[in-house]
Amino acid sequence: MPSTIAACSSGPMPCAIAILRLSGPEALSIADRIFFPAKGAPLSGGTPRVMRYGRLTAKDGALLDLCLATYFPAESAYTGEDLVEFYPHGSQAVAAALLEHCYALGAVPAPPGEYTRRAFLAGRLDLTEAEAVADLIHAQSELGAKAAAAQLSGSVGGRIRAVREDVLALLAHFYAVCDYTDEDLAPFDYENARSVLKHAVERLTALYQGFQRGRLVREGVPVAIIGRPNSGKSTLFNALAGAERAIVTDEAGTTRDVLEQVISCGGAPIRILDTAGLRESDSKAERIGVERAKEAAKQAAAVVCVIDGSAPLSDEDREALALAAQNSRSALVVNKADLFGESPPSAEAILRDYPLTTAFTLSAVSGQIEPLSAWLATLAPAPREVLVTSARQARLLEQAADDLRCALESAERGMTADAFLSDAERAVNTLGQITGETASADLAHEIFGRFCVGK
Ligand SMILES: Nc1nc2c(ncn2[C@@H]2O[C@H](COP(=O)(O)OP(=O)(O)O)[C@@H](O)[C@H]2O)c(=O)[nH]1
Ligand SMILES: [Mg+2]
Repeated sequence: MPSTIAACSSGPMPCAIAILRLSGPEALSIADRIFFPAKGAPLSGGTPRVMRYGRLTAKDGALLDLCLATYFPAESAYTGEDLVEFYPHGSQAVAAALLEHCYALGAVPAPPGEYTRRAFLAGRLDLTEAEAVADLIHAQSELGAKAAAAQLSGSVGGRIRAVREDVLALLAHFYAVCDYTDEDLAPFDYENARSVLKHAVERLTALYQGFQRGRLVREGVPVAIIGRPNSGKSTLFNALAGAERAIVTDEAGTTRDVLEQVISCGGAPIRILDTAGLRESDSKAERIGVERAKEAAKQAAAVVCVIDGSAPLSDEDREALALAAQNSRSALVVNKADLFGESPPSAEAILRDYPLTTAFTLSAVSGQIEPLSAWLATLAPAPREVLVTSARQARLLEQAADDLRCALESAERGMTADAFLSDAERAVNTLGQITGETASADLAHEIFGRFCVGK
C-alpha cells in the first residue's frame, strides 16, 4: 500500500495563507483527527470538494488555527488518491506543527515532486504534462508560462501519442496478418505502410525542429550587449534588468565576465548578456573577457552594439559594429543622448557603413529603453506555436524520427515488412518513453526529483 504523504505546497512564510496537502489512503482518516469542522459532520462525512471552516489542532490536541480545509476523493484529486488540503494562516510555526501532527498519525514527508509522480502513476498526467508542471513553476516570462500551459494541456503529448498510435496500428496489422493466416484479414498494404511512415516522420521532425525555438522560450532568447569600454553597456544592462546587477564605473575595463539576466520584454523572455568592452589590453583577465564577448556576439540570437554618441567613433567602436553586423539580428544603440551637444551623431550614417538591423538613440542612465525593449520582444518565437521545451523529449523525438526514417528508406527500397518494421517498433518504444507509456521507474524518478517539495 502506498504511504500517505504530507508537505507544504505553498511558498515562503510568513504569508497570508499557506497550503498543506495530505495525500494517500490514510489522508481522510488522519484529517478527521486533526481538523474539526465548526458545523456539521467531519470531513469524511461531508460533501467532497466543498471547503469547510473549522479548528485545526496540534499533536497535543490544542487549537492551532481556525482555517479552511477541503477533501478531494481519489477520482477528482490531482494525485489520483484521497487528498486533503488545509489552508491555514501562512505561519512557519503553524505549518510545522500541523505537519508534526500529520507525521505523528502515520503520514510521511513528501519527497520533491511526489504529488505529481503519483498523479503520473495514476494516469492523470503523461510525462510531457508532468514536465510541463515543472516548466510552468519555473517560467520566467508570460510566453514561457503560456508554452508550458499549452504542454500541460496535452498539446505535445497528444501529438506524439497520435504518431505512436498510427505506427502501432501498422505494426498490429502486420503481425495480425502474419499470425492469423486463415482469418479474413486485409493483406498488408506496402503502399499504405510507406505513407504512414512518411507522415509520421514529417510530424516528428516538425515537433523536433520546434525544440530550438522552445528552448528560447524556456531559457530566454540570448542577446549580447557589446561595444567598446565605457560606451555604457553595463548601464544599459542594468536599465533593462531593472536592477543594479552589473558594476558601472567610469574606469574602462570594469566588466570582464559575461553577466546574464533573463528579463521579460512585453511578456517575452529575453536573456541579456553584458560583456567586456572590446579593446586591446595588457591584462590577462580582460583579454579573456574580450574573447568571451566576441564568442557571445557570435552565439547570441541577436546583438546590441552600444556606442557613446557624445564622442567621435573610434577604431574600437568600428570593430564592435563590424562584429554586430555579422549577426543576422542586430541593433545599434547610440548612447548618452543626454550629453549630445548641438550636433547629435547620425545613426543613419553609421548604418550605411555597418548594416545593422535597426538603431536607437537613447540615454541609458535616464532609462529611456522602451523602444529598444519593444524590439527585443520581437525576437521571441510566436506565442501560438506548439513547442517542445524539454531536452529529454527532443532527444527521444530525434531518435524516433531517425528510426522511422530508416524504416521508410528500407520500405522504399522494397525490403520485406518484417525487416523494416523492427525499426518502426523501436520508434514506437521511444515515443512511449516521451509520454511515459514505456518509461522506466528510473526515468520517472529522475524527472520528478527535479520538482519542488509539495508539488
Ligand atoms: N551621461 C551619461 N553617462 C552614461 C550613460 N550611460 C553610461 N554612462 C556612464 O558611462 C560610464 C561607463 O558606463 P558603463 O555602463 O560602466 O560602460 P561599459 O564599460 O560599456 O559597461 C559610467 O560612468 C556611466 O555612468 C548615459 O546614457 N549618459
Ligand atoms: Mg561594463
